[in-house]
Amino acid sequence: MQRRAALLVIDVQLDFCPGGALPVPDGDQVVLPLNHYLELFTMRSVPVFASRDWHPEQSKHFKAQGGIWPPHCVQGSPGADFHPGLRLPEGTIVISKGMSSWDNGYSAMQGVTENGTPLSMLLRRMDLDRLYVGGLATDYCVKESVLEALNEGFAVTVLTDAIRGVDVNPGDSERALREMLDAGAGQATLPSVRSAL
Ligand code: VGL
Repeated sequence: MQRRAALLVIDVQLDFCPGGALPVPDGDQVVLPLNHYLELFTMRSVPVFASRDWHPEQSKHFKAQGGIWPPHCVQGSPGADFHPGLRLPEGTIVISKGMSSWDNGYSAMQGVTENGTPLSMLLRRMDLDRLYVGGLATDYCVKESVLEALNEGFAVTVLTDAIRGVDVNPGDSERALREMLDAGAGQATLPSVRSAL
């Protein structure tokens, strides 16, 4: 049976871009390829979801409270904004995650709409069962979202030209991609997606 696709853009927020609070090396380099995907998918009426890290000021995710990260993507702060170059189409459904003080919020599947509906539930309700995934960061939120989506039975394609990783340890992103592929994800770049759609 033909699967119904959605595009999931993960955490392309200023704090994850150069100059931000938790910059992913070359994080802003995902904007251009993602804009191509956004245009392509929108032309084919594929629904777009954009997740964002949306933390409270006090979070166990942050160093001061025992976590491993500097404060970033605090709700309503400028660093939590999507990169201004990212051309999210009208109708993009924003998914917020990491909103409670005890929640790392790595997986977008556990993020919620403004009405509080979890992404995984919404996808099922909309009869969407194939996800194309790009964004930040390969070795954290992209990886966790992809693995959880696969676990929940979604077909997942990682857009390898539209992801970048933190690489706290050298090679983390490469290992993360390998883990996603081993778990059953596919991988694609713009030319192959363009001809497959
Ligand atoms: C992320 C590190 C810390 C991500 C979020 O969006 O991948 N990475 N918090």
